[in-house]
Amino acid sequence: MVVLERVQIGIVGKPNAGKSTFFAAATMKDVKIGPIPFTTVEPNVGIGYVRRECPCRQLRCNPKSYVVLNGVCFIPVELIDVAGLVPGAWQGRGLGNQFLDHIRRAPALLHIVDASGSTDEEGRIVKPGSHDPLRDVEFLERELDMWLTSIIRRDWDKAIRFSEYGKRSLAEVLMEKLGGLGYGRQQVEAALEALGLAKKPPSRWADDDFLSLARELRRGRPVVIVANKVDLPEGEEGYKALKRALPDRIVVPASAEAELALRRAAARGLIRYLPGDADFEVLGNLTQQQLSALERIREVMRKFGGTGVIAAVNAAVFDALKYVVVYPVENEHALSDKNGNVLPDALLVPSDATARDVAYMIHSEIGERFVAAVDATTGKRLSAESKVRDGLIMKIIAR
Ligand SMILES: Nc1nc2c(ncn2[C@@H]2O[C@H](COP(=O)(O)OP(=O)(O)OP(=O)(O)O)[C@@H](O)[C@H]2O)c(=O)[nH]1
Ligand SMILES: [Mg+2]
Repeated sequence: MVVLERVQIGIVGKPNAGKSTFFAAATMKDVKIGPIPFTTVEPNVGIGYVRRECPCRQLRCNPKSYVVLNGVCFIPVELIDVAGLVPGAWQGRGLGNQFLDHIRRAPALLHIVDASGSTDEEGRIVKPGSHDPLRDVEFLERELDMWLTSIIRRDWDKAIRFSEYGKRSLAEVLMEKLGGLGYGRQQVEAALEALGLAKKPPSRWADDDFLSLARELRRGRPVVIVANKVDLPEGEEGYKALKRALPDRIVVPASAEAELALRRAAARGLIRYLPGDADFEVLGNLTQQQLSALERIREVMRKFGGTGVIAAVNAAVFDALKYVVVYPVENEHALSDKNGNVLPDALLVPSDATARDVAYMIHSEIGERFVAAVDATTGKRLSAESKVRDGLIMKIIAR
């Protein structure tokens, strides 16, 4: 079995938007959920899944590092639910913004927005529909910018000394500061160049320079907007308004509460429901009250094609990050590992990854000893620099 670093997805937003409900629904971990701001203080980390139709439909597979249910693949990702952010967090309001350091390594974020407008900008309960969710989208971007700015500015004097005395280039110093944030050298250099900061001595940088660099870098980390609480009438309205106002953004309608209820009911054998399904089937003998609660959920699912929780994680990985799924195997004929397990692993990799990149993801040693790869479906040989494709079943030949 391949032990991989899982793709991390950060769950962010103002207090009381439903971040922990979303996290609990996606991971089935019992975490604190409550109608008051700052219910979450310490981050929650757990395993959620993206959902894909997979080659296992035709094959009898033996997944080791992912899950197959009824011919549908669930590939794990790491979800991180953090405390709520409030306007001015960067100046220390609320719980501040330092806790965002827990999502440093997440290449994409899910912004949970209370689309029903029943909480104000600090997460306090207000009349449904009275708070404009669009404002939450704007404020979050500003807070993310200020957080990145603070990371760049930390120990700036030291950075100045390093780069002005010629020991290291400014890009190198910045890369180190942003280490673990997933920004490549090219990205940092391109951002400096685009902003005209490449040649400006670091000691002469003004506040605006830090902020523009942060903004430029923030744009490289996609944020999917999750319009939560669409089970409320105001939530549906809010979702439509967000979609209209933000035509270029990915906005996913969701009811985290509905997904949580369905998963709990399925775990108790009351219903048949696969996460991400558009509908469910009642199995057990339920009380009238349980049945009517489920019928209300069914109504919401009918409108939106499901609860939106798996859809949001899928959107982050496949639409925002544009990752693809690659299945490494050791035997390209049996499509198995050396113990005969068919399609034991499913890897989420960037679509511009090469065959050698995938080898490195599996193990640095396999990457170093990479000779070539074989596309098991076509039998074609893949060189180190060949780009992978979605659904590729690949054997790696290593020295
Ligand atoms: N109607 C409705 N309520 C929801 C939904 N998701 C969450 N809630 C409610 O919103 C409130 C806040 O939920 P949490 O998940 O604790 O919110 P949070 O964003 O983690 O809040 P903090 O930890 O305080 O930042 C709770 O009362 C939830 O029951 C939803 O999809 N629909
Ligand atoms: Mg919470």
